[in-house]
Amino acid sequence: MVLNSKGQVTIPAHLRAKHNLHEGDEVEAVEVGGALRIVRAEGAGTRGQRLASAARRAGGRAGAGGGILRCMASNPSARPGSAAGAGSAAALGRGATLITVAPTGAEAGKAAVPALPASLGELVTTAKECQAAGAAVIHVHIRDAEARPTLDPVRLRETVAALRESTSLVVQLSTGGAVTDTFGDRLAVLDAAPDACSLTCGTVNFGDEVFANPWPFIRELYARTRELGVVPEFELFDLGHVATLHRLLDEEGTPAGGRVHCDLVMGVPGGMPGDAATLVAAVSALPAGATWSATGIGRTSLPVMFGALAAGGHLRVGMEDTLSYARGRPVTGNAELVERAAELARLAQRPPMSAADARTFLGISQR
Ligand code: KMH
Ligand code: ZN
Repeated sequence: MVLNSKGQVTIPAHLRAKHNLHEGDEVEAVEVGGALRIVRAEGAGTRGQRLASAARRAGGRAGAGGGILRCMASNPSARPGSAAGAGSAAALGRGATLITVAPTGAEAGKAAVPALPASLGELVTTAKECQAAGAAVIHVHIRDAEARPTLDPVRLRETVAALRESTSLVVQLSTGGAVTDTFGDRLAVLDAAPDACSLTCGTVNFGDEVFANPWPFIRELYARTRELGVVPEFELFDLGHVATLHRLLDEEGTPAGGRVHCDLVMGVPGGMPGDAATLVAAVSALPAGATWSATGIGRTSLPVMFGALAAGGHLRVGMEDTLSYARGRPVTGNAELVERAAELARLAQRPPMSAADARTFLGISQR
């Protein structure tokens, strides 16, 4: 592209086609986070335009995620009739595998599972090992001095700081906590200023317990992620949660960072089963252009991992979800689960994504 004497450029035909730009459409050049971007001029009317406008606002708040055309490319629900997958973020997702490690969770007991990282020191050690093995995101639950699950705000802040100090992983705090945590404590997790957070899109039976996520809570949590620029990952335990995700995006607008990334949590007793047919059904129901990872709990870990790689998705592994490496063989640490996921990703010709690329992919500012 050459700038002419009037400061004009030609947008190449393939990019116009990809971004659904036609003769007569109004575009403008804007500065977003120090970069010059060409965006569609705002106009009243279509749902696509409204979502696009929300995307640009969210992108501006979150920093690196911005760029209206990129937002629209990664969420073609804002661009009806177009195919998913334009822009560098989508290309990253096709060529590499995002691996998230969920090392601790809120359910397993330290006494029963001594390898579970419970102290901050153990968590940081695990995080470093897992990043070296191929993880790019860490999904964090913390424990107190007695290794019980906690959402203590001071500990949460210390944890975010320590993980940032020792790794370049994307730090995603759990807002799910334990089934006993209050909604207030779960909302306050965002005050620890993580890069990202989990956001579960509905209530689900959780073994003998109930993991409660009523609509008003989901909506409030989502509003706070947008206010604070914390990028949510939508946790989907059941197909009904996918419907709620559609409602959330339709009614409340685009997430901080401008992208919609989901995690299918499969095989929880009470949630959707962890098998290939259910995975395909769930993926086909996602908002157009959404990206996704999948997690299989317990013995569904491997079928879900193979299914996710086959379907072009991304992976979450870790001792939050799986405590057996194979039948009769307990997990010795999170790193071996990440190593196995990374090996499978390489076999699938989509090697592990770096943490820096994961930030671009998820719409999170580089550190
Ligand atoms: N511990 C579960 C009750 C999340 O982290 O957002 C909820 C959970 C989901 O693990
Ligand atoms: Zn969790």
